[in-house]
Amino acid sequence: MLSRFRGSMLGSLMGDCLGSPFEGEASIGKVFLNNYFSQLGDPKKRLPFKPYTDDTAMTKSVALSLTELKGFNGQDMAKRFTKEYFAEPKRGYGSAVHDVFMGLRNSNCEDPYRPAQRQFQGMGSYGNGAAMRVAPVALMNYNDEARAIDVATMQSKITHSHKLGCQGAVLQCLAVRAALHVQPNGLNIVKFTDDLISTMRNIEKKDADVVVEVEGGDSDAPWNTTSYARRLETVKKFLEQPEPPPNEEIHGLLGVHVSALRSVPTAIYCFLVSQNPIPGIECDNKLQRCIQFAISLGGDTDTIAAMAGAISGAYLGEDQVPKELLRHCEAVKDVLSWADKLHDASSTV
Ligand code: 8NA
Ligand code: MG
Ligand code: MG
Ligand code: MG
Repeated sequence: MLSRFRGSMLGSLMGDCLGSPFEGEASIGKVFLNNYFSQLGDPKKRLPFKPYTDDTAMTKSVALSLTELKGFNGQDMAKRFTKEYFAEPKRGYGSAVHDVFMGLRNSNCEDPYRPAQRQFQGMGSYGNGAAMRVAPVALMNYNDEARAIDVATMQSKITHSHKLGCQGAVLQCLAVRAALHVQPNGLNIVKFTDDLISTMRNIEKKDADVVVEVEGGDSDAPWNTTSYARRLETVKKFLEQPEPPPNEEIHGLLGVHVSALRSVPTAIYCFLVSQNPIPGIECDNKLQRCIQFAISLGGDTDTIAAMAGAISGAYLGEDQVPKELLRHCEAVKDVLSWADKLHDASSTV
């Protein structure tokens, strides 16, 4: 299990650091990325160091709050997010989340959920910022699905109170947890997807009374649906095809957006599709293939690669994390120490 904890945290870091130079680009050519990754892997090449962004900065606060307090405490986590943000505000945070940290600082986190509820005229944020940092919740609660869902939701509400922001965090948490539990080399892609679909369906039934508003998303058409379960059905259809569909189709039906709805199912697809060779991606290592494919889609590259990397690393373990790529990433030792703390703490909860 320790190797998988470390793999998950390193996979997330690597997706963030290697994906962030491409954030916001429309699509990144697969040939270009093959060259880019082969240069990163060349020990003779000296290349600029890749700093981590908000994805890892916030993951740190989640990991350290959970481990140091031996469980979830909303006020402590909110204080850590706020402290981290004001210490290094230029880590590429989402544009609206600054207001949450201002509100938290001004109120000394008295009610850690209040500032987030005020976002977007009281609707709350549906950005992927709560999903991108949730992996430690899955590691800490790998023995207890109900608790994992609960903590994934509560940690989301500190910054992202919109139902789709919370559900996206829950789905990403469930995916990392599920990956931890698959036997080495035992992944059954259909079962993995079906289990997530069925759990999300139950969660969506329970949350059905909360009406959501989201740009361009209220019909039952697959490209508009606000149901994560239905988006995972699209993931399943894509996986039945002999090779990934063109980027435009992935963009249209799954998305590469900063919203959780249009990025978490995409990250899960990246993890699953990278279990087999992908035309145009020259790479035998599954974790690297996963991150390379996620980046090739464009859009919110760092976050989708970080989420896909967290799932992939949880399945493959530390041994499968390419060391020659890690040497370009910031804070590897710190990230490993968070994984070790989560491992120690998870056996005591
Ligand atoms: P957020 O809460 O600011 O949400 C991200 C964006 O989603 C917002 O800025 C809005 O455009 C949109 N949004 C969210 N909720 C609503 C709503 N209810 N109504 C209308 N629009 C809404 O920030 P976050 O923490 O979720 O963001 C995570 C992303 O931000 C990650 O990709 C991360 O890497 C970072 N990011 C940074 C940059 C940058 O310019 N540095 C660019 C993209 C993403
Ligand atoms: Mg980022
Ligand atoms: Mg709300
Ligand atoms: Mg991002």
